[in-house]
Amino acid sequence: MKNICLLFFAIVVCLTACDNKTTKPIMQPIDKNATKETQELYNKFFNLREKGIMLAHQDALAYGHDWYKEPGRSDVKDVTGDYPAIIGWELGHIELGVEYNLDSVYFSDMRNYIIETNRRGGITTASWHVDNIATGNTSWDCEQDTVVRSVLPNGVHHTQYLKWMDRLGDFFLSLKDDNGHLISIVFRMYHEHTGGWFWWGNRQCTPEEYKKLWVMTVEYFRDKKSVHNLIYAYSTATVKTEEEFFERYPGDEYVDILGFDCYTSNEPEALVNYKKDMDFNIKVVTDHANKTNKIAIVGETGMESIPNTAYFTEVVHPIISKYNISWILFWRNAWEADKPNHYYIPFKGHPAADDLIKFVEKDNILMNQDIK
Ligand code: BMA
Repeated sequence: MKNICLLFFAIVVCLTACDNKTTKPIMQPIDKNATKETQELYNKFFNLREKGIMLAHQDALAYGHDWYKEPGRSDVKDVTGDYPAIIGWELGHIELGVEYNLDSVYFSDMRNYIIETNRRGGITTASWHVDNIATGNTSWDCEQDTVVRSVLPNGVHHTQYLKWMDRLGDFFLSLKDDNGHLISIVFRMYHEHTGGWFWWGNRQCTPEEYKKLWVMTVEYFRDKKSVHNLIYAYSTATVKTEEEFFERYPGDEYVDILGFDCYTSNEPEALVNYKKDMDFNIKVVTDHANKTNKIAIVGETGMESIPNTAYFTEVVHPIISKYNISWILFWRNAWEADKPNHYYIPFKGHPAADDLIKFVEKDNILMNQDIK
């Protein structure tokens, strides 16, 4: 009898353990009041990560290398036949209450593109090159080391900055699907801050000031303005050490996604460094994401004009395939006549177009139709 009891006990323990293995944990974004759709999107990242790495392209629907605002068009789709799984947008200048962003994309169009993407089962992320509130110049105006301090509580520009965040928050709250539900997006704010080229950069504020800026912004949207359709992404510039990555990290309770930005030219030495940097930075973000149940991404990358016709398959693919990252975002294909070489995805007829096709045909690269 004792043996039978023991056997029964063993079976129950085994069944429970097996069940635990098959039941996927529910991942919680940092906003405990996140909308159902936002929680679902966050969990979708974990599920899709098992399948592969999503391709993302900045401004994909608004314009391309030699076109602007052609409904349904995207350079990625022209070349590969499908839309990117994720589309990035730029919110810079929304804070000013103007109609279009710093790259001349109308916010009303951006809203429609986001709705269209959501309808198609695609995902949206957004960055914010917010102007320098102290000088009225762009986010690249980084001469002063007082701007971050000035927007923090009790700072001289704090009240005005709240108005700027308010305008951005209103935009987030205006993103609704066909059922009137808020569309969730990944907000990649105050990026590349380990470099010194934005007013929130590492030569422009102390680590403590940066962290306060981050926390203030999350708490403003989440706790004061009740914006609950955001997933927060922290994306440094390329770092050389783990300490550098975490020196300004606001803490696990304020970040959902970890990433970094890293670019290259086609110079042999630059390529060697790029491979090394990508590998190291992906390791840093995936290690921490795995430890803390978060998502890791490549926030921005690319080779301007893509003079290397094996860039996607031979440079990028082998590195990203070693790690568990959720997506890789290639920067924009500028439409402006004065920026003919500023593009990061080959357009139709470009010498690297075939390489992009081969890249998206890899089993572990996910496009829009793979993530529906
Ligand atoms: C930069 C360049 C700029 C652009 C900015 C914001 O990297 O592409 O031309 O204005 O991003 O999108």
